[in-house]
Amino acid sequence: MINDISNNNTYDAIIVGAGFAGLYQLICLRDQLGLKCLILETGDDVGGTWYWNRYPGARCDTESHAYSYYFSDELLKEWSWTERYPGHAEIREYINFVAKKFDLKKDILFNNKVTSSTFNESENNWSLITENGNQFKAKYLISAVGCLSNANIPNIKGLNTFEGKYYHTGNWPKNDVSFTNKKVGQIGTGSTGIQAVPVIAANAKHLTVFQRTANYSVPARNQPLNDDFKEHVKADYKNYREFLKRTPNGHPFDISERLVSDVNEDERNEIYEKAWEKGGLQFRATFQDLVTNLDANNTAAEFIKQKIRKTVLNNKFADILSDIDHPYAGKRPPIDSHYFEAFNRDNINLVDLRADPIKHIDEKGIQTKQDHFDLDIIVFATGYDAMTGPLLNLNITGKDNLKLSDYWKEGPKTYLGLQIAGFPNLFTITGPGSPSVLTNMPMAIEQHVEWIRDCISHMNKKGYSLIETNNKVSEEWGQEVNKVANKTLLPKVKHSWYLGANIPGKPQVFMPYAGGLPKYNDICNDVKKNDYLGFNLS
Ligand code: N01
Repeated sequence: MINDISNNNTYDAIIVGAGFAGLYQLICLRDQLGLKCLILETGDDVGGTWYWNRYPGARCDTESHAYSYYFSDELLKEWSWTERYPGHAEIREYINFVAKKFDLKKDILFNNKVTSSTFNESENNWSLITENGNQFKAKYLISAVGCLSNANIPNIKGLNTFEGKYYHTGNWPKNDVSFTNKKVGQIGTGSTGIQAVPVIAANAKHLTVFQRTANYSVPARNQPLNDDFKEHVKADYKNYREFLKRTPNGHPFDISERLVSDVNEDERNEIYEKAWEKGGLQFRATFQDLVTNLDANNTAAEFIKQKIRKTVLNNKFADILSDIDHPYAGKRPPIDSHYFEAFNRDNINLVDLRADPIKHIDEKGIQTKQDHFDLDIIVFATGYDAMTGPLLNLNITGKDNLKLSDYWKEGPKTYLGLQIAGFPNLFTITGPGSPSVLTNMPMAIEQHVEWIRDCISHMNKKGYSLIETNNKVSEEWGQEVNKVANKTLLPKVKHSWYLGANIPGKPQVFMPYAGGLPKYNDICNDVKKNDYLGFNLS
């Protein structure tokens, strides 16, 4: 049943998604600009990515003191993380803490998945319909749907005949899944799969890992944080804020300025060894040219492959796991807690899908070309229709009945990842064409949310009611995104979700902006200073 639109359902701004981005946007627009706002959210609580990602081992790979909102001094002083990397449950606690502190839940409508978003040209506003038939109108539509929220279960013949249970990691049930005495198969060895394997293997009767592409991983070296460190973060948060905003990827470490060729082999290996022992994403920051120069990259790649061969005692597994076909950090580099060590257990098997591809799934399990694997549970750690998928799911129709799915037929086109030509008053937080997934997300989110707040505030002050970008600047921005990406090794990697190449039939366009957050922030600030150059305000 479609409910009537009443005045009560009309807002200045509707924000879609109650994760980090949506909550901060609500604070900015409601509490700072005094607008009437609503968040529509599919789930029944706040959390966004972390509401859905509860799979075994789910943990952020940004260090906790950086994976935080930095807009509120009070919040930074009040909250303490317990581990070097926050686990999924603790992140939900944090987001709930924020929601409570700023009294956000009263303006969030949970269990309301947006199924249609249409711009009304006669009224200059957006109409939204949710799955359960509620209708809303808003002057501004702000998508805070995240980049990795559209779980992808590959279309494998026979899945519907499987008599066991299957789950996608990005849509994990709230009630823990029990692996006790179960034979489990896991497809996928990206960042998620690499986190899940050791935990599932430790709990299941048996685990079979189905690997299509071997992957690098560096130890995370997660550990509880001691009181000294917690106090240090609270005392030093102003310096951390300044630091995180000036590093290209918003992480709490510098990227070295030295090149691989600046040091000899022994020095280089010593640097890698230290970074390996320290653990975490900073391994890729050991040299400046790791993601731009293939020869430099090969040295890091070979170092990690040797670590894999040393760690994994079964020679066949070691060969399969170290046979990596792309540069290190060419895909999003995972970090792990005892991933390679898990292959030394006696209840684990590894299937190389390049040599023995999946033919189909049947009632009892997975049939590959050469073998059959009896399973009780299949875990799909198979990633996402990233960046564009969550936006296309909103079924957006703009001016002149233009559908976003048609406008983006050849791949996403945006201006700065913030707006789309033909879709006035729609803002896309961390949209394609912005640094987003190449950074520590809360940093990219804060930058976008504050820019959108300032833009709307400017419009209100000047009496404008409509903002729209155009095709010309969007094309030019797309060229800039490509130019910057092409200076790195990233666009050359097969199957990369940065390119959309993991989804059959998806147009292949390098989606995030690889020029770094500070440079991108300068560009956005220049646009703002120049009277929102590239946008038409009326
Ligand atoms: O997804 P992925 P993910 N048959 O797309 C395989 C973030 N993240 O969920 O490489 C067989 O990286 C696929 O194989 P291939 C992070 O940004 C963050 O792991 O395409 N296999 C690959 O092995 C990350 O990058 C945290 O050949 C199939 C895997 O599935 C992003 O999320 C933690 C297949 C998918 O890997 C996505 O990571 C976890 C098929 N048909 C994730 N289809 C943090 O800590 C796909 N695969 C913040």
